[in-house]
Amino acid sequence: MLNTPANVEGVFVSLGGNVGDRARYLNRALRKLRRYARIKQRSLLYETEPVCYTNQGWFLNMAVEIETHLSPHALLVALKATEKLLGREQTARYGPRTIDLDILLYGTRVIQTRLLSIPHQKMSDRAFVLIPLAEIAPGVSHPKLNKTILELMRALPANHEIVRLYEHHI
Ligand code: PH2
Ligand code: MG
Ligand code: MG
Repeated sequence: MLNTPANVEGVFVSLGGNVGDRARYLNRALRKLRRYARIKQRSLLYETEPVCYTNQGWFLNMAVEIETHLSPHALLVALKATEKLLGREQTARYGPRTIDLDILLYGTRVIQTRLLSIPHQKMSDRAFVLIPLAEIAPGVSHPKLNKTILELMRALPANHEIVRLYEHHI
């Protein structure tokens, strides 16, 4: 395992949370992520209006590009373990959480299993995903939609959820 070359594909993960000290949870998540991935790029932090289940606090969201030896499924398991370590509890599907770590893209792979859907199923209509991602991967192509992240971001409806840059960087 250690001798296998790391992936050369662009692997992108989104991070978000809306419970407790949100910036601190993101920071802790990045530290844990470094145990199994190299962080190649990271976006700034964005404060975002909650979507789906709106009766909850605003999120802090960001996106990172990583390099890892882990397969998509192994990465999913590692991310879930990291969420658990950081105190995430199973609550409502779209409800409050200390940290949510989602695989957005794994190179050009398209994976659809009971546990995992890559590209992330809802990424193309979520400003809180596309805006941070466009900062680090504007020209990367969405392998199912064949549009770049920048194109997808520009196609978001104008009345979309509010996303604003968060000034306190980690
Ligand atoms: N995550 C959700 C549901 N709603 N809203 C924002 N703004 N940011 C998120 O990360 C988020 C959400 C489910 O994963
Ligand atoms: Mg999510
Ligand atoms: Mg998730």
